[in-house]
Amino acid sequence: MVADARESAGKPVGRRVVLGLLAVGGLGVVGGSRVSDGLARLLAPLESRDPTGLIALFPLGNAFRFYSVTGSVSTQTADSYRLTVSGLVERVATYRVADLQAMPQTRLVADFQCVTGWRVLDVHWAGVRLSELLDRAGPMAAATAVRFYSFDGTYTESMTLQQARRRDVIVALKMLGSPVTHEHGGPVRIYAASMYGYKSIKWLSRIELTHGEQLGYWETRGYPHDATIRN
Ligand SMILES: Nc1nc2c(c(=O)[nH]1)N[C@H]1C(S)=C(S)[C@@H](COP(=O)(O)O)O[C@H]1N2
Ligand SMILES: [Mo]
Repeated sequence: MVADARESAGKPVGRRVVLGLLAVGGLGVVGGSRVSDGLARLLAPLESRDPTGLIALFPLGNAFRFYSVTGSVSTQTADSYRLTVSGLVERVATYRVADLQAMPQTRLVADFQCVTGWRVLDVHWAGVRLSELLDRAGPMAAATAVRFYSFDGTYTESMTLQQARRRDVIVALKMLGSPVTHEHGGPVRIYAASMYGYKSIKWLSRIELTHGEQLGYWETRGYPHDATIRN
């Protein structure tokens, strides 16, 4: 749970607010998971600013936490959003949400697992295979890795080109059966099913083909670079 606090560092939320929410949390348990889901959504903007990590202790059950390493993230709509694929590629490309929606959609039902211990079972995801975008870009011979950037301006991640080509790595447009919400990194985030959650970068803005891997945000803070889940 201490690690939870680290993952959700941001601008402070008052202690009274947090304690008040924990009191409401008792009701969430009684009400069951539907209520918890609603509460989780309600807490999203607060949790991402909660340096105490107390909101992460909230009894949410089989539900997502909301993480952001920055205090606030600009909201991008389907119209304003752009995704750039660049770096060591034959063809630099920029995609709008509609462009991505027009491409073949891959559906996955898989667990989401944060390295700090919480997991959500059987999450429905949909989007474009990352390998599809890589094929269109045409990686140059020197390209060995893929680096991801977020429009939160801070978070980055990377994986080897080989990992990025796995069939279970998608540029997700849908999560939990609906378009990816802002809190969950919408309109477009990565979902890497076989890796811990920190590889699934939210608010995806750029995919860059590189020679060699760069350490991601949490990796420069001690997380293992290979996030493959082995269990
Ligand atoms: N841009 C950005 N992406 C991110 C993070 C973040 O703080 N910022 N946190 C990561 C971590 S550690 C996890 S577990 C998941 C959490 O996804 P969620 O907020 O949708 O639950 O997002 C990952 N992607
Ligand atoms: Mo995480």
